[in-house]
Amino acid sequence: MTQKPLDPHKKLDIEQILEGLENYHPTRHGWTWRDVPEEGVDMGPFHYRNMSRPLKNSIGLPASKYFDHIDPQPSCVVTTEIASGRFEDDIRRMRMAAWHGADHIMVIRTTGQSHIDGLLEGTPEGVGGVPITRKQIRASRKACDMIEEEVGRPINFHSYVSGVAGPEVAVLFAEEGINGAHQDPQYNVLYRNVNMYRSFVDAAEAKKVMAGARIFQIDGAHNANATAKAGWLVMPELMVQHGINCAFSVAVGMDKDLIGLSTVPPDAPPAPKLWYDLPYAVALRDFFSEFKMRAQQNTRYIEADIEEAIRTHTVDTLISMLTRADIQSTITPDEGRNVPWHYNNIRGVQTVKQTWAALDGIKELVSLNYEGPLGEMVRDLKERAVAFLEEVIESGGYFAAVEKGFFVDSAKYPERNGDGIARDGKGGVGVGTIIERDSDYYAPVCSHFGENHLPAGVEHVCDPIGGCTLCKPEKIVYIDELDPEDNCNRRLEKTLPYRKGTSIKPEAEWAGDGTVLMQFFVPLPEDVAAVYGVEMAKKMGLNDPEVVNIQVMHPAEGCFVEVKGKVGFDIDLTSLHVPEKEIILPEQELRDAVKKVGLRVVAATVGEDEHSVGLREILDIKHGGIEKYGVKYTYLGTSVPVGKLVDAAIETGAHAILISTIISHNDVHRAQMKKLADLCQEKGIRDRIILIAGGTQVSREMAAETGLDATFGRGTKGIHVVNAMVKKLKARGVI
Ligand code: Z97
Repeated sequence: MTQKPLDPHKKLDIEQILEGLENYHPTRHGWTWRDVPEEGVDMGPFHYRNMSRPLKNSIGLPASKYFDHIDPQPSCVVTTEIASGRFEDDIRRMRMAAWHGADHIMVIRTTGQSHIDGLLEGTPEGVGGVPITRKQIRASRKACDMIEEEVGRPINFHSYVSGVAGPEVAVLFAEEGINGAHQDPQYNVLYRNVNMYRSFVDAAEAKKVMAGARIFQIDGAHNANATAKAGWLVMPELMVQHGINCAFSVAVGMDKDLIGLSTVPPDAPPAPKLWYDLPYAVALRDFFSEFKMRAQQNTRYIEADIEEAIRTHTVDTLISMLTRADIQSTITPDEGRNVPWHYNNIRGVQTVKQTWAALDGIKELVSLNYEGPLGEMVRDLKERAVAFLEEVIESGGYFAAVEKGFFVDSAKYPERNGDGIARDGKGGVGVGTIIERDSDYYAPVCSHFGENHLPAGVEHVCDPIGGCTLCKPEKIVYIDELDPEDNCNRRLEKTLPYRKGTSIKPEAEWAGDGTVLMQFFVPLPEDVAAVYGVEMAKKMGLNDPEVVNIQVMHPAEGCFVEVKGKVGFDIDLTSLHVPEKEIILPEQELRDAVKKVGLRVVAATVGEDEHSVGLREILDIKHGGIEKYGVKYTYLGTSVPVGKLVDAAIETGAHAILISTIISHNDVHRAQMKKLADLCQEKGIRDRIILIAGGTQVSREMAAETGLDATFGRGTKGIHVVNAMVKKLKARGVI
């Protein structure tokens, strides 16, 4: 089904996405890697060695404006986890993330799917969070189909296959064009207490379905890292966990290029990160060279400070680049304190983009030294991992080892602390539910694991039923909503004024939630600062204020505090007066124009005004004054009579007169500006000369009333003045 292309100047129309959803089927199935030209990518003034093709529409890093607005895209897939819980809000966030360079977008729910033993329909939120439902993923995939057209790169949409409903979820994902999923039977066993035999039977079925739909798989080893008391010690075990899931997936029939290892660095600064994370990264890539690496930041160590999370993420990305990452996942750096906020998703994506661009081609310049301690540490880790696996086998195999609590023990193997997670093979969720198949078992569906006896004369497994839902999507039964109250239509009604009306509120989690974050310093010790922060936010009119971050600057001198709260009022869009936007010509065009006419100006502070700093900043090269663009100036000083400036302009053949006027009592600034215009008129040079005034009390509107060409207030930079002069010269036909 072809969709109308998105207009980059218009918001996503959620109601329109929901329209006709019952008949929507995704345009593309399966995972897509980025397109990485072997010869590298040329962008703006640079050659990149390890980048993928740029996007059709995107937003570059803040500093990209200095480099022709280029937006180099890393060679790896970049993940962001968007989990507001409401798909109708998530899809707008997905669009923003895609514009910043994310092409792997995870999570559509906030509940533990593994606690649910079947599929739910509609879009309920319930009390336990948001589950996976067909409607949510279909709407999200439909939005992704439109967004990928807009940015010009496929988006991999990702969720989770876990719990005893795993196989059903896998079928749902295959039907609805989900491109990636977490799937690891060990996850269910260790963290969700699903019966171990049931979990592996389910995994075989789920993996087979995923393989058929070419859904990329991410394993669950990172959970051991985040759960173990000392994550940096469990590295040998992590490799064994990866190995079990990889081997099992291959045995089921998954292609190796669809099997990803979920690797997270085992620690974070102030730990001496490189001495643990680097050997681990190297050992893992040596062992699993045929599989894909998905590198992710370790959520365990994300505290309340965004900067701290981002700094660690930068080092993580460096390690990925020094070794290998096919997917670089990002976490919202505020995971420690919020439902992930979308603009922080984008900060995570920017961290990868920024690090990747800065360190592009690092392996051509820097190589790892295996001769020294690195080589030894890598070998040590591998030996411990092999010994761990041998002990698992000797003790009766995986299931016996789980019963003995081998896994997620916090000691460095072969030591054991006895604090591992032990599970009973005869217990857990779904125990006793495995039924042996009859010898003539036959299910008329594709991608089905195990013995499936085709009746005589049947060529394709699903022919007798005229095709299964994987072959014939039109057979999928679509149920819209089940609950008349707990559904997205009700939610959308509430947010309508904010999405399509003229009511405006800031938002961080959901449309119209009014959530804001305030940052400030208070000269108080930590415990008092926290109380003060809440009180201050209340006085400022914020509802539900909550301190989300305190950093002590000094125990007695004070703290940096962040408070989140909700704005209780709306502002009507029609009441906002937006000044006309000044269009600035490209810097090079300005330089060329200045050079062509040999642009010269005379400048001074006029009247009885001794303030010179503002004007000097506009003139001098240092902070981006007009000199930077090639303009020659004659500075006449302070308290200069207007007449003297006009004479100097005539004498030097200047194209423009720049005056600065700060003092404004009795409207003296206006008087000086008018006087300048009148004098130039009298001397007969008004149509040749450009007249510009600036000052703290001056506004852009004053040019017209005082007869000048341009007037500037606070925040003006040299480029604005050069821009005004060049535009005037163009209007006069001089250039
Ligand atoms: C990540 N930041 O991106 P439930 N299966 C496996 C898992 O690891 C998970 C689930 C299922 C992290 C977030 C955390 N992992 C994901 C192997 C969750 C989800 O339905 O929530 O019980 O399971 O990896």
